[in-house]
Amino acid sequence: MSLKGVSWTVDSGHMEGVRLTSLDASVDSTVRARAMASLYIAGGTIGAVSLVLPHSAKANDAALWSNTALAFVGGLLLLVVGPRLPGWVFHLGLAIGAVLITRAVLESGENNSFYSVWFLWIGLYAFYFFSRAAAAAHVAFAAALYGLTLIVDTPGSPVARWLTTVATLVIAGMFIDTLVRRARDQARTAQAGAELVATVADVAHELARVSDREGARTALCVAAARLARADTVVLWEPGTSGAELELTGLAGPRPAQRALPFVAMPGGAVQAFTNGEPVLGTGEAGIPEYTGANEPPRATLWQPVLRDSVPVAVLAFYWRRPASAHQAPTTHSLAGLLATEAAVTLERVELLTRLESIARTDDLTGLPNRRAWEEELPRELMRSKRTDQPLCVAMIDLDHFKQFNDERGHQAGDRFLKQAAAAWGVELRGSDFLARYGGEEFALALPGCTPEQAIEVAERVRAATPEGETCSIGIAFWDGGETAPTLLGRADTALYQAKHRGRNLSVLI
Ligand code: GH3
Ligand code: MG
Ligand code: MG
Repeated sequence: MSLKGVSWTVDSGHMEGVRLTSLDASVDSTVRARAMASLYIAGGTIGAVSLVLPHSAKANDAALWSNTALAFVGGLLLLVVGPRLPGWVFHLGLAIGAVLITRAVLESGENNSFYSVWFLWIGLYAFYFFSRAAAAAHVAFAAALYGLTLIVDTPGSPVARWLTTVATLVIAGMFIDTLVRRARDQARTAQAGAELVATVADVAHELARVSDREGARTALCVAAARLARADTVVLWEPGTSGAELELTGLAGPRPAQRALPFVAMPGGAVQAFTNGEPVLGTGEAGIPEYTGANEPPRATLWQPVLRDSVPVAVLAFYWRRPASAHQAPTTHSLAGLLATEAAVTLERVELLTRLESIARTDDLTGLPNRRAWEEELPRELMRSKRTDQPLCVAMIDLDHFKQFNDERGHQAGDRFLKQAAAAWGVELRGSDFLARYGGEEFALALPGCTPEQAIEVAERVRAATPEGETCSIGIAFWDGGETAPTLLGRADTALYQAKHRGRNLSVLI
């Protein structure tokens, strides 16, 4: 992961345009150039001031002034063109700096010239901006030059002085190095965290958009695999039998088993589901879902999905390589987060499905309602066209039902409607579609029925009407081209004819 002037944009809006400035100063050319320019100009200024102030008579003022001028020129050049210069120029610049310091010390005419303090700057700059190896090389070069100044003109103990100064330089450099590395690590962790939060937000956003049961489960697993960098993620949910966990969502290659019986295969998934605690698998053995597989995963994490503290599913992560990724604390908190997201998504999708079913069902009879019928009929027409099968549609209307209500009461009427719907259903095939169209009118689609067969069915339905009551039925045979409303309109016309002809009969048009 590079920190080079990192900038990224997050879809979710609230973090748009987040920009991180690099702490890895070795690649930030402006900071690198300004820092060196500042050192050059500071050195030049201090040098000039020291020459104006009283100083050693033995000093070679001309050489020192030229040194100062060189430092200023170098500093100004770096300020102007520095950001555009390649990296090696800064290595050269630092080496030239060391030479200028050495010259200043030598020309100062003083033993123990205070100019030698500047060698420290070499170490600080090198350890901050360069790699450890390059910094060590710069420090060695500076130490050699400093040694040279001592050999040329230092009474007393030059070795001790050299050692002390160079050790100070190295230690200061090491401090800088540690600080810089720590700051970089923290920046990296912060960036990874920010990226993770952004991705989790994205995932939550995506998941909120899926409304079908299967799609939501797949989307969940895909998101989990992406975030946890797992090879396979499976959602295990208790099957209808209650005796096993079934694979209901998948991302990545499918495991060998699709069902995990609670008793026969008590592995990590079953354990996580039973105890409601995450289970970590690190070996190849003991992963029942991969029994008989050629390449079982080498690392696994089974994360229970809890709803009101009760496990409702297990989100299982499988890694092919025993990567350290799955042991990282972030992966664990991520898995927990994903499991929470899974619980919300599953509940939402379940509610939506239930709502949808309620919206398409008639309360009283339990049959599909008019809305469902209007959705279904065009589908029946398309299916009929595709399979080249005949299709008939019938409208059923109870005879004199107002009278029934008047005589026996509305509640008895309701009960009768329920009874009639159930009795008629018995006469139909699974592929037939009976709906309550409204009031005491019902609509019936008969796919695969010729007009003759449709009349047969209608007669059976009529005969099945309970409690000696009767109904009239109008039937229309689809001509293969007319729209659903036209077809239904014709069935209604047939029904009107049946009523007109005296009721309790079926009419086909
Ligand atoms: P026809 O033979 O001409 O169809 O006569 P009908 O009395 O069945 O038809 P009409 O349209 O005059 O009356 C329909 C009656 O169906 C009126 C209403 O009381 C009754 N009905 C409609 N929906 C319900 C219901 O949900 N429950 C009950 N109990 N009765 C209903
Ligand atoms: Mg009626
Ligand atoms: Mg009616």
